[in-house]
Amino acid sequence: MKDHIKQSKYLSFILRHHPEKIGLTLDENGWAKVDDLLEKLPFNLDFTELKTIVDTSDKKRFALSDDETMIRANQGHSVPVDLGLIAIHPPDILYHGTPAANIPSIKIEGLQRGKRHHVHLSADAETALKVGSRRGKAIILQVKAGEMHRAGLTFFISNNKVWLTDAVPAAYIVF
Ligand code: HQG
Repeated sequence: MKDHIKQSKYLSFILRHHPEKIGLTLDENGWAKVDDLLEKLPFNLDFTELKTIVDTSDKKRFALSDDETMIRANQGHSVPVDLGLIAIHPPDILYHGTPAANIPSIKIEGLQRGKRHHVHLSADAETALKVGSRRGKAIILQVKAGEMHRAGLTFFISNNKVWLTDAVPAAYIVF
């Protein structure tokens, strides 16, 4: 299982950020050919193992096409891909977990997407805590998503239920 987690992290790295590291090509919607991927990965992985990784990823990070010939990451990209996300009405409150050290700058700049396509928000505080805790002790921020939406700002939800928006101005954050 440990191996699968490491391999899953590597797949995220390739399919979201650096396909060129192994000479892989993503199409404009972020899909790579499964055969190509398996051939180019720097470790041995067969289709059954790949499918296990896709099926057991705790956050459903990857999707296979219906005919299982193509694979892509569901969200989190820094390479320019069009995931075909559809704008959707958010709940009143969404959550974002972040290390305490980021708070002073978030108070000034709001939440910025950095290298990713969007700021990532969670539907519940528990998930936000997990996200924020990846880098130490996390603070949970509440985002007034309903108010943002009424002000004309757009929200999306990825296949794996991560809420996405371009940026969150500080005025919509409860610290
Ligand atoms: C912070 C994982 C200072 C932000 C997770 C975060 C998620 C600021 C960091 C997904 C800031 C960016 C994304 C500002 C934002 N000043 N810091 N103005 N604005 N930040 O990794 O949301 O496991 O790009 O709070 O579960 O932590 O990879 O974003 O701490 O869904 O599938 O800048 O990655 O998914 O970090 O995580 P990230 P994130 P996976």
